[in-house]
Amino acid sequence: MTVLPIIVAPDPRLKVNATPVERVDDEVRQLMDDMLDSMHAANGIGLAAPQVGIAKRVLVVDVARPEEPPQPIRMANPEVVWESEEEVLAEEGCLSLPDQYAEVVRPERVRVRYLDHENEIRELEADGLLAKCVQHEMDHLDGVLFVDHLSSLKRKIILRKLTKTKRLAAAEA
Ligand code: K1U
Ligand code: ZN
Repeated sequence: MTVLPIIVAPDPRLKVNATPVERVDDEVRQLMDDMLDSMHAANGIGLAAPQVGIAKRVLVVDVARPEEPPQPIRMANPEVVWESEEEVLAEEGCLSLPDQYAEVVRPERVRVRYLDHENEIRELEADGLLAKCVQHEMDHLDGVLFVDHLSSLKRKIILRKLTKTKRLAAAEA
């Protein structure tokens, strides 16, 4: 099991436009597995490669409840091929924005095309928490954080709090 450190905002590595993978080979498969270990260790439901400092279009999600068997999904080069006109407003968190939550509007349902861990093209139609999580993780691949969907005032307040927390942690270390 490999647990990778998760980058906390503000950090330029979270603002990159990540690069597609050429194919899902052993190296990408290992990254996906390490990301699942890191996500589960942090009690998250999703993780994108830029959050662990790797600027590749790779993400993992698992929205199974703790009492349910795990349902890990590994995606490379995901693309939204359809989204519903209906939108939902729901609260989001982010492992790169610890203890910060805000309501974000997103399409209620999406269909996503991606390469799975065996380099096969697959499509997933998602709604509810899974749709929200996949869209949130795909945003990370374009350097977009959930705070970028908020007003600039709300975004500044959250990022200022995180900067202060980082400064205090550095002073204590
Ligand atoms: O990208 C990430 O940092 C993971 C993030 C995913 C996410 C959570 C909520 C809405 C959209 C996307 C998290 O897992 S943060 C942890 C969290 O808020 C959560 C954990 C379990 C269930 C529900 C939320
Ligand atoms: Zn996130």
